[in-house]
Amino acid sequence: MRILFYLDDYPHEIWRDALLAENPDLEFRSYPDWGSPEDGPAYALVWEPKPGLLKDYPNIQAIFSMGAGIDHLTRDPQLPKDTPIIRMGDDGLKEGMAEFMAMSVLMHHRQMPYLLEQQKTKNWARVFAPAAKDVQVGIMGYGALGKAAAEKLKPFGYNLVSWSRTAKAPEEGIKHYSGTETIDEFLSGSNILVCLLPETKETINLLDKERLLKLPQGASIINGGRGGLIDLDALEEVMTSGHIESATLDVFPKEPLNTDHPLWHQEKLIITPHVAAITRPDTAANYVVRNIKKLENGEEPENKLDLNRGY
Ligand code: NDP
Ligand code: OXD
Repeated sequence: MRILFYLDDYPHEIWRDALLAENPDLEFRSYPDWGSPEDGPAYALVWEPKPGLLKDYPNIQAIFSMGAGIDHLTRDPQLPKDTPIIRMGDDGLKEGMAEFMAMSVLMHHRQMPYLLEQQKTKNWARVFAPAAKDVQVGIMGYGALGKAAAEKLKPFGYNLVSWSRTAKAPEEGIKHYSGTETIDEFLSGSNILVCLLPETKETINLLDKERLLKLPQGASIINGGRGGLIDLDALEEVMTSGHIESATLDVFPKEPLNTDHPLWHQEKLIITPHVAAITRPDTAANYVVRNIKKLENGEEPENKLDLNRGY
């Protein structure tokens, strides 16, 4: 089993050791020491590889994305079309996102962005938070991460709803919506909107001004999916008008967010630098080795990218 590894700005040894712990016979090659395609079959494990790099290695049997998102791959116009792409879906990633969403939902429910603003002026501003059962938390994108977030949130007693592309079976503790025809109903009840959608043709700018205004007065938005989902100019407008009370944005259309972007000055907006869930080498190594074995046994791997759906 040979792995061609590409990741900027992170100690590769941690990944090498985690992969070797899963399979001591594995051969770990870190970029630029990928060798020659003539060396025989290999699997790529990459994050934001240089455009054009992967096409030079026709020996790659499958490309493992180090993240759940694949936009860092599909933006390469020379990405090999017939090589399967496997998206990350390990337990560490799910746990990380579930923690981030639980933290953020609680912060917005308990009005922490407002309280932190008041602290700046030493203002003793007591506020009243509604009971969790009276707060609807709408989870946009009910895939691996949306479900993990829902499971973490269930014990708090929120009124949970989800929205996804395809219908979901009935489930205890959460009501499901699906399809564009239900989006307005889903949004109009969601006091706290948790966004965990991938970036696809259909999701870009899905939350434009009209849809943001469908959220109830005083709603909060948390985006941990991809930045292209939300029209940021519109968000600024509806936050300034007070229709949207507060937000947490972990992802942006262009990262890092420009230092002169007006959103840095938006009160009650929490900006985090794409850290909601960072792939953890130990659980990811187990996931990668497990799925290489599946591929080698002719079985279907987990989380294979469907290029038609875009995720
Ligand atoms: P999944 O593929 O498991 O789930 C995606 C969900 O989005 C599914 O429920 C899917 O619907 C839904 N969806 C996709 N397109 C549409 C659409 N047009 N309309 C309605 N629903 C749609 O992905 P993950 O949960 O693993 O990851 C979600 C995203 O989170 C990733 O794509 C990535 O961009 C982002 N991410 C961000 C991280 C961060 O640190 N900020 C870390 C990791 C991931 P259906 O169920 O019907 O298929
Ligand atoms: C991911 C990410 O896609 O980190 O996993 O955003």
